Amino acid sequence: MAKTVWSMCGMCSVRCPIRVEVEDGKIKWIEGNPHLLGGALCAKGSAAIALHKDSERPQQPLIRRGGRGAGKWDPVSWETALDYVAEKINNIREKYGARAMMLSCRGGPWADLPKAFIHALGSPNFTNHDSACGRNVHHACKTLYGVGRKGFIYDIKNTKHLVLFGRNILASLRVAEVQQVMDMLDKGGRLTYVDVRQSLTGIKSTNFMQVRPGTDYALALGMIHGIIKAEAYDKEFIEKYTTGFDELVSFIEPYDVNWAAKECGIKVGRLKRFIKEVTEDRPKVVFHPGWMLSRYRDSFYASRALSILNVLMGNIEIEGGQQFPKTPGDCGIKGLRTLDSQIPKPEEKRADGVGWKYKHFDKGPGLFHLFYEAMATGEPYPIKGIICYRHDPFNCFPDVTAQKEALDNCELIVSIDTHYSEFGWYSDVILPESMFLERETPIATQKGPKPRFILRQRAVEPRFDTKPSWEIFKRLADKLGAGEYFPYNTIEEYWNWQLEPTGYSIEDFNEKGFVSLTDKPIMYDRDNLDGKFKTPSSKIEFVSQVLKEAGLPSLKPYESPQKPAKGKFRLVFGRSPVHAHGHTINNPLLHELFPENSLWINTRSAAKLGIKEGDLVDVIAETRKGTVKAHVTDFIHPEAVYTVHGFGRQVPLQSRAYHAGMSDQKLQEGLLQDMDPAGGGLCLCEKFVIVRRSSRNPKRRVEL
Ligand SMILES: Nc1nc2c(c(=O)[nH]1)N[C@H]1C(S)=C(S)[C@@H](COP(=O)(O)OP(=O)(O)OC[C@H]3O[C@@H](n4cnc5c(=O)[nH]c(N)nc54)[C@H](O)[C@@H]3O)O[C@H]1N2
Ligand SMILES: Nc1nc2c(c(=O)[nH]1)N[C@H]1C(S)=C(S)[C@@H](COP(=O)(O)OP(=O)(O)OC[C@H]3O[C@@H](n4cnc5c(=O)[nH]c(N)nc54)[C@H](O)[C@@H]3O)O[C@H]1N2
Ligand code: SF4
Ligand SMILES: [Mo]
Repeated sequence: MAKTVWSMCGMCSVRCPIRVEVEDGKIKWIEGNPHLLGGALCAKGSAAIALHKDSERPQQPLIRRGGRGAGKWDPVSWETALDYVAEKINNIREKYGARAMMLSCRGGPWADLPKAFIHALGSPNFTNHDSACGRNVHHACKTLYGVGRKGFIYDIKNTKHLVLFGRNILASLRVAEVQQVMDMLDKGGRLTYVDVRQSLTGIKSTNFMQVRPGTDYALALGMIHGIIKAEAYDKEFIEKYTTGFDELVSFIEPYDVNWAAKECGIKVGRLKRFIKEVTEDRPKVVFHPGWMLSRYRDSFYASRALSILNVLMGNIEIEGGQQFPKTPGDCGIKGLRTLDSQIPKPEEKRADGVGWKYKHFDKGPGLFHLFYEAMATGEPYPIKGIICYRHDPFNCFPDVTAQKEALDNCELIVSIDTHYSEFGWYSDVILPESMFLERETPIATQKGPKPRFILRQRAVEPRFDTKPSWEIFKRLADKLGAGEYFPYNTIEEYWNWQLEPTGYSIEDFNEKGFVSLTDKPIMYDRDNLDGKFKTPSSKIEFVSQVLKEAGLPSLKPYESPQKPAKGKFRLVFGRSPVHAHGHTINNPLLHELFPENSLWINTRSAAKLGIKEGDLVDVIAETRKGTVKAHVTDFIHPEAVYTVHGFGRQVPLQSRAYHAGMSDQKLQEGLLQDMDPAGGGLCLCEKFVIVRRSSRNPKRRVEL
């Protein structure tokens, strides 16, 4: 008889709750948890079985034999691999101190375990991918509200108007969010979408604005101007909860809607209509901050402007607006016990300078790319060992050549991954984690209007000699004399230890796969939000004290983005609904659906270059080149070319992904340290490329 195993999808970082049907040790069916997602799952989630069955993944621990990146590996036992890593870490600790070790992980609900591991070694150097993802948005929120990007959730389902700037919500997706958007549209809600090209979300929108690349800040300023002039903002809310409104009003003066429309290349009537709609729909209007607002030199300020728009709407802590995520504490329940909170905080300063050199950045995960500087220069002190857990910096950060040069100063590079990542292929040791259906993970808290505890259970046994991360970190910690900080031997012991303060037990998860901590959504009293904004003034700060102390403006005058030189295009990127970054490209099913990326180019620009649909084109940065098929379309701004991120992979053991399509991050030459000084995000869209017809044989797959 088939049995139900409650779990969480691991095909992307959203981690949707799922139900897995298992019979005779085999997976029969996967669906979204019916209690939370009504059974819905995306294409990637459904392709998890294909990953389980795929043999093109590391099947046992591997230690590098040849030069880094040469692809020669010795398969070894776990004992040998862990001894090898422990010995190297001990050598590094003896020679350079514990602080010379760093660890990066993808973040998310299970970051406690790897964070505890690096802290238990005595190093403060925990980091993640986010300087290539949401850091600008996070810091923009923080300097305004005192809480970061995750400090709010968005009640999309009940909103009247959802506004998205480059947030391709129906393609770069989270299942629950897609459901909310569709429900909102069904109820007659409006969707405004801003992009440099048409997209899945754009075609569902009620108002699509195609802007000149990099002008979102101008559009947001024009919106702020229009809304303030129309007095379509929540005066009472602003009076009660904000500081610096007068400065905002005088700052915004030059940026009227006519100026904004011209700067963005849109019709002024569109913008005026938008302001009229917002006036009607307020306060149930959500300006979704997304993660990236794409990646331009002023994306921090553009993100901040979007958050300012939310404040003007007065949409905080209302139905159909943005709400504070509620915690177990709000339900009168103690939170899960965490490993990291039991470990003495390492006293050393971080090697990325965050918290002491860069005081305006959030210390949490710091900024990964700044560790490369420490590796390359030895300043403020050398980094000699790196562990990447569920993170592929070569797929994540620009300019892989520059990354390799920095890494060559390291004495130990470890990848803990379910796949051969690009970074893993260059590392010294690959410790293969069991794919998510073959392992358990610690219990996680999902905050929200109805917070819950949720867990991932093992559905089937690992096909290969792989291990779950809770075991990998525990065994490694034991070998390094830090086992006391990981007080468990089995996952059940770990779960029980986490749950102890909460009063719940593992059996409570049997019925639905999660434990809901409240029956009804919790809302705070909107008239008494004092203490909720964690800024120095405890108010929402249009003019931020933190930025002021860092010598940075809060309301930055607009500068028009650079136009591409003749014959060049701005290289922009995005995602496909059927892939998650680079790690699904080799999945047999998903590869079938979307085998390679292409280069979107505007019809008129293509005609001038003699490029037709399907032609192979060379995309050329300074010294690097990619070759890919052209997609000739009217639906992209002529200044930009666009490609789907994650392709152009170079691991020969991934036969389907190997050299299929083109890698955008390899073309982002020279951008590894091109950081927004206020937001910490990397300016990934500040790259101009030449495009020309390629003379290459389309049938041959070749290296960049
Ligand atoms: N040029 C360019 N650069 C970008 C982007 C872009 O669009 N263009 N996007 C940026 C964004 S938004 C982000 S978030 C980052 C993403 O960058 P990453 O976080 O590096 O990307 P992912 O592909 O999500 O995952 C990284 C690794 O996790 C591994 N992995 C997946 N599942 C598991 C698991 O269960 N266990 C373990 N141990 N490993 C697992 C994958 O095999 C992969 O090697 O890249 C950023 N960089
Ligand atoms: N299927 C799938 N879903 C995912 C992921 C995935 O890998 N696959 N990854 C997840 C992650 S880590 C993240 S961060 C999110 C990212 O989710 P989104 O923020 O929605 O990111 P992208 O798909 O990268 O879309 C970026 C869009 O910005 C547009 N753009 C480029 N320049 C400009 C500009 O100047 N102005 C405007 N307005 N738009 C511009 C691009 O054309 C593109 O459509 O998606 C998450 N969801
Ligand atoms: S969005 Fe899709 S791939 Fe990501 S966790 Fe949910 S079902 Fe899995
Ligand atoms: Mo991301």
